[in-house]
Amino acid sequence: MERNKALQLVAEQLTEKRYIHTLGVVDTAVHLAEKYQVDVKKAELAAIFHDYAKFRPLNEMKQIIVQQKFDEQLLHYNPELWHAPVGAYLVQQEAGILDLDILDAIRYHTSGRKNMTDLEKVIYIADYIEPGRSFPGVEEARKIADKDLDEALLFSVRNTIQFLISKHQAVYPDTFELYNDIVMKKE
Ligand code: DGI
Ligand code: FE
Ligand code: FE
Ligand code: FE
Repeated sequence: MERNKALQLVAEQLTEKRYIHTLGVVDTAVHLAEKYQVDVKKAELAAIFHDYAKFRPLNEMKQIIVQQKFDEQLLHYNPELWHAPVGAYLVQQEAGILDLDILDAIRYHTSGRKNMTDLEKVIYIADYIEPGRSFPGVEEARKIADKDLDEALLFSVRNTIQFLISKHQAVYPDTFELYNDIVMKKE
């Protein structure tokens, strides 16, 4: 799908603020894809659509998770996790994106998972460090992303887990598995 058509479809789904975030993710993802030899067109489309389902009603997302037999454990964790797998589904249904690499990059952009592809890593990190983000550690994450994709991934997932724990929140198993996967591959 052509970039402008995709952006138009996504603009209809998002608030202005979230659309500006998306443009930041697109820029960052294209930049990272060029740097780390990832398919730039796939990175661009995955970034454009990554938050497609962000504003769907919780009931609709819940229904899709059950009907499509996505991991029902998701329902016990933070609903912030739901828009990623539901987004992959809706982008396929409503925007006709069929490329599995792109759909997986959308599906895992929030939780992460073990054995992520480079495209998945690029989207996960771009979402974390796009220019509109401002949180403690984001500057360091940007510096690391400029040098090493896996180190940037480790930094982001470690920070996210620490953030969730500091808020006394549950951590979805895929997120822990991503963390363990990178740490153990480093050894
Ligand atoms: O949709 P965005 O705001 O752009 O970013 P995102 O899709 O990465 O969502 C991140 C939010 O999800 C962040 O506020 C933390 C929250 N969250 C809740 N539970 C978990 C989680 N993130 C991860 N990785 N793992 C969790 O278990
Ligand atoms: Fe998201
Ligand atoms: Fe994220
Ligand atoms: Fe996002």
